[in-house]
Amino acid sequence: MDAETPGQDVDVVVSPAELAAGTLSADQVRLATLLLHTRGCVILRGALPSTVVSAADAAFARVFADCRASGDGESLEMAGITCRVGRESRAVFWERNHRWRIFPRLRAPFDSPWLLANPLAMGLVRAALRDDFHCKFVSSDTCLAGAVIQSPHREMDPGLSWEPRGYIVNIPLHRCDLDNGPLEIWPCGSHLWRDDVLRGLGYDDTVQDGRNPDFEALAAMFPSRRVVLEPGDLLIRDPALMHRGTVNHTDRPRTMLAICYFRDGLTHNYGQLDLNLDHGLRERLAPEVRPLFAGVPQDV
Ligand SMILES: O=C(O)CCC(=O)C(=O)O
Repeated sequence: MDAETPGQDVDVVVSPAELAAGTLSADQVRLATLLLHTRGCVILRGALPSTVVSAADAAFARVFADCRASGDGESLEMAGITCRVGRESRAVFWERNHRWRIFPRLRAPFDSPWLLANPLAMGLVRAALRDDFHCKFVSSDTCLAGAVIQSPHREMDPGLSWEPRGYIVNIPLHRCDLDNGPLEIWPCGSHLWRDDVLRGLGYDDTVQDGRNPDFEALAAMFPSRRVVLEPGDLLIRDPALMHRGTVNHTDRPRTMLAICYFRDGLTHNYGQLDLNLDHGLRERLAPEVRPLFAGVPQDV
């Protein structure tokens, strides 16, 4: 087991009254907004009902089993990656080094507004992106025993601007602790590091599943934190925040949903909504969620 980094420096604890109202108090919004801006992330503790999480966890176990059994199934290309399609679940997925990335179809229970557009998270994302955003994709990260520690990395064209280009909301489907491959984050301003400066100095910040000794050495100069997340917690992070997946020392696969919201008008070649939805599934989403999922082509 790895040592825990102390400190609750990115945490906001949601009260039962705030959860019931689906909104944070003004003081809590102020704190969470400040953390998102300065640290590039915020953890909302207790931001969704545990019943929603346990239903998603049980359903995900079935999707994962289907994907594991569909390794020789139908394939498609996405961002230069060969993906497969689960025979029963129709979930698009890919796997590297014991890490699975699965894009679940957004049927129940994955269509819950608590997951797809968590009201507490959306208030913060909406304010930070100034209303102008959409859901780019709904994915998941499953880390198995045997996965090696990733290289620290940043995602989705990081460092092009000090304005956030989007946010990722990670929702653990069960307890993610120091034993089962917690996410390690560098909430030290790494979301603001400029691409042109890093590249000019010879750094590549995009390597995930391979070794990247130069960037690893740079990361070691800064404090990091391995985040323990309970069911019901969620992490909002700027994709430019330096982070990495760590090692799962248990036999149970560890899964977090990774829901990506992107500023309108910006794009990136990784992930798109037709991996999760067709037009019919989109029409069945709750009306308050549907506008965020407008990017599904009519004919898919
Ligand atoms: O283990 C995780 O949940 C995250 C892994 C990760 O950062 C990635 O694959 O980009």
